[in-house]
Amino acid sequence: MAHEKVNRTKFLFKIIFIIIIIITILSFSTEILFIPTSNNITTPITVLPPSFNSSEEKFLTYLPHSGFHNQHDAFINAIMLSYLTNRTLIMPPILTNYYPPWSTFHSLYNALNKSVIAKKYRKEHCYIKNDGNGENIDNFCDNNKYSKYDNFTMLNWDQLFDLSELKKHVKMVDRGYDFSLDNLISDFNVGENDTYLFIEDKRFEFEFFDNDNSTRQIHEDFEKKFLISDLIKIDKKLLHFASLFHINRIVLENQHNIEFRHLIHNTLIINNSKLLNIANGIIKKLGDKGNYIGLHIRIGDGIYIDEAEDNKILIFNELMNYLLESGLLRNSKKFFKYNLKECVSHNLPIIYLATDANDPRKNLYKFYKNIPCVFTLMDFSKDLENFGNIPSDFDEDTNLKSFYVPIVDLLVTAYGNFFIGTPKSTFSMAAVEINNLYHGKNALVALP
Ligand SMILES: Nc1nc2c(ncn2[C@@H]2O[C@H](COP(=O)(O)OP(=O)(O)O)[C@@H](O)[C@H]2O)c(=O)[nH]1
Ligand SMILES: [Mg+2]
Repeated sequence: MAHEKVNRTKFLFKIIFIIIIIITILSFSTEILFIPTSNNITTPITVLPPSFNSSEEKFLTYLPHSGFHNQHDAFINAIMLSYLTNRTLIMPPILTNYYPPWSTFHSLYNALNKSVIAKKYRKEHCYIKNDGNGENIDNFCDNNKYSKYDNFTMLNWDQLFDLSELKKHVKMVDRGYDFSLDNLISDFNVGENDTYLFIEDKRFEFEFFDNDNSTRQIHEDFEKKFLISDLIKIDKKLLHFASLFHINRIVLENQHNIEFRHLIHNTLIINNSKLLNIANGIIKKLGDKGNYIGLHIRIGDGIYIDEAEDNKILIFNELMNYLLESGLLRNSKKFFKYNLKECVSHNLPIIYLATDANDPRKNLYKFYKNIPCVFTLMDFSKDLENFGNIPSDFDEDTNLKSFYVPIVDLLVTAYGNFFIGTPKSTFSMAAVEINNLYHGKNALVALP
């Protein structure tokens, strides 16, 4: 028995010795691999460092959520904060067709990752229709629970917007179609424990102030002040926010910063040629920019359903006042039988009504009944056919058309001579900004 034990120990030593030899040879040969094998190279090779290896470069990112214009507002805040903290902005993609609502850091993080995983899983594995009564009840093939992810897709901001001017001031890079923190940390060479997660307990906990001695009241939606000067002191390589949405999120008093905010709003403009061509085609049919009055009536979901009746009255009254004041309603009774061409050729007041209403003629009957020459995107369905199929990069089987169509609606209504929107709607606010720019003003006439 003792003899056998000695033999076994000898055998073990032998094995260990062999392993050590192999490791030594291997490490030596890896070194060799890095020595140029040819002496013909006369010019020194400039070895470019990986793009994100600079020890000084610091990053800022956040988690997107909610409808497109909520994402747009958060994106603008992220650009502003990156500018103020001198960090590179890692831009999360635009989420379309499905997007999680706001929630706190970890739950939003999970919701975003789940969207990506569920979408991929369903595409690859769920061929058989499953209504939730079958065996697969708990996996992503349960249509009742997970079909909402099927059309979910993403695109990058520069597929829609011109970022060139802003990129002169803030370094911006795409995050890619992924929300995993591990991947982010490895893609951008962020060291261990070099990430600062900015976690808020409430929906709008912190409002950022650029003036340490500001006497301005905190906006009623927020709980506490957070000084930009304290944000600058955070020296972790990655500063990671969750939601950055809210138009009052950053209070600026420094003139230079205010100017940069104007620059963001004035230069972040849609430059997707397909979208612009289709919108311009419709605008031409309406008699060109400034030849009509643009409305945005948002009544389709969320808080807008409850406020629909009030908002309809509000917008209707404001429109009537405008028409009366500008003398455009004088002979209105005679106008009712005109189609668009006749409205244009007779120089009648034309109303372009952007809306998320299912059936505008029914839901917004009052407008059609009382005002001549009211048109919606539904009157231009032929123009929308020009979109054809726009496959998304993330999922070539998902058509981006349903995402682009509301933006056409927004652009058309925004180029009216006068624009009236729905209170609180970020879609309406975007239209107001475009309308201001069209009239040669700053996009943000009144700074939040
Ligand atoms: N076609 C069309 N869609 C709209 C209109 N208003 C809202 N929507 C849809 O509803 C979404 C509204 O969400 P969002 O952009 O976040 O703006 P908000 O919710 O009004 O602040 C848009 O992205 C559109 O998909 C509209 O006038 N026309
Ligand atoms: Mg919204």
